[in-house]
Amino acid sequence: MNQLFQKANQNPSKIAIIDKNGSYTFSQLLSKTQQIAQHILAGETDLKEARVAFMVSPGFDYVATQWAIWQAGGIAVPLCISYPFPSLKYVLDDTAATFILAGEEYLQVLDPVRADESIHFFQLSDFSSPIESSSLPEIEPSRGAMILYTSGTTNLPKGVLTTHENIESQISTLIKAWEWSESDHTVGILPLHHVHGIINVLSCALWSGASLNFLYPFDAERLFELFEEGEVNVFMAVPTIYFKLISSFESFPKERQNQISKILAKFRLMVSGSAALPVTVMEQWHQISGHYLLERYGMTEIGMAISNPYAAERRAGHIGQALPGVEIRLVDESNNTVPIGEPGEIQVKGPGVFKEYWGKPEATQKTFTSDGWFKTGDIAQLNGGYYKILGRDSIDIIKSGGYKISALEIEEILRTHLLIKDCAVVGIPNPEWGELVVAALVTETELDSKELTAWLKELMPPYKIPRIFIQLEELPRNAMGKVTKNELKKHFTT
Ligand code: MCA
Ligand code: AMP
Repeated sequence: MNQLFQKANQNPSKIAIIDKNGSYTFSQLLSKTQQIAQHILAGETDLKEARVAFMVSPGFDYVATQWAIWQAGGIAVPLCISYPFPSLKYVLDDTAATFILAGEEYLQVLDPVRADESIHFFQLSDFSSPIESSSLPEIEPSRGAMILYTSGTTNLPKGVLTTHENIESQISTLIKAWEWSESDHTVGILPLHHVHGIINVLSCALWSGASLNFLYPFDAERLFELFEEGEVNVFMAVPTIYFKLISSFESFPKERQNQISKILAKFRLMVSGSAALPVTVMEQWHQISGHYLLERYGMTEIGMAISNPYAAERRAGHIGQALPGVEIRLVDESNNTVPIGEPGEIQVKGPGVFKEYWGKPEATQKTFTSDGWFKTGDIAQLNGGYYKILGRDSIDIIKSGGYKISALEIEEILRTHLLIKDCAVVGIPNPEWGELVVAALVTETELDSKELTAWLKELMPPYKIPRIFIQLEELPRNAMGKVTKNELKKHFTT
């Protein structure tokens, strides 16, 4: 990952990061990174791909911690800061993490693992004292660098292991395609346990020597106020955020709207991704900002693969063309390429494609074709030279607010409730969230949805919790006894 740190070395006195605690130069970032790396190495020469889980709020400390893990030779496992303990425990156990680094605000939720003697537990304040420095290891690019968790068609999330060279490739591809430079200034509003926030925003910005202003958690008013300061010129978000920004903008007096529109028109780049961008949102945002959002397509396992062009037509409802260095094909069920214009599964090859699902060789094998193509499960067609997403091959994958959510994972948890005999979870279309997670329950007795929600909050992060519950005598099933989820969806829309 040396290239990531190179720009930082070249621009020591430039502001790299602004967060709620202040502004930090690249030189401060590098020195904090070194300090943390030395502390976790504790005299050893290399962490040798030990899994280092860290739960740190988006900001200067997050970046220094992530860079330190990479420099010390560990595999970075960023923990979602809204996870309740059972979800954290799953990740810690699955990765067999031997180090945990925690911000002070997460000490309480992580308390149950502090007594675990197999884990080196650090809180960020442990890193404030200087420590004698020894040399840092040389890291082979093929070594593991990061594990991010993704929900899929299995009931448990899978850890996606990417190597240093995968990550370098994912970053450098985007820097070239979207013409990042050190004069850019962007905002970090996305969660930092997913590719969108980590690679597209944080890493691209710092690799190119740009400045990154963290504004977390997302708040439309604070974001507009930051825009009004006039420094930000690059902005990336999920469609739900653009939807929320449009609603907020519409509530402003005309004068402020005009002022904001003038500022937005000067931005260099505005990107949308992680979920389908509704054409209405694209058009409304164009009215407000004068920008046609650049929509792109990616996945935790591959980084970004397909993007609308930076300097040519951005086509509404389309995700664009293969990014440089990424090979794309659309195939039928037998992995044969489909004729141009026909729907097919997107398959991807390239140096950004992940190494493996952590500890799941069978799942890894199943997700690649025998000749090495990664099977995305997304169905698309090529339409006038632009790819267009048509859907997914699994109804059990839901995209809500840009998060990928597994219906099966939620069902599995719901079934542990003593009064739930059966259940099915689906995503229904929603203009704000893309899809809304909803659940049909067959219960012993009438259940109070508020109580159920409170119970679920202990077991899963807020974004996975169903927003509507209905209770049915029985679930609709086909002749084979399988729940007919398309049929079930109708119960929520009528
Ligand atoms: C939160 N709420 C929801 C949902 N999430 N309601 C329905 N559906 C949801 N999915 C509710 C909360 O319970 C709360 O309600 C209210 O909305 C505000 O909650 P809060 O958490 O504050 O929401 P928010 O901050 O407004 O969150 C919206 C968000 C967030 C900022 C859009 O969802 C987000 O950061 N999404 C981005 C996810 C992301 O980065 N995905 C990338 C992964 P109440 O007030 O009643 O309690 S995909 C990826 O990385 C690939 C590679 C790619 O292509 O990019
Ligand atoms: P994740 O596993 O969280 O990385 O989510 C990846 C999934 O998000 C992809 O497989 C797609 O289904 C979806 N996705 C990402 N970008 C787009 C987009 N621009 N349009 C439609 N779906 C998208």
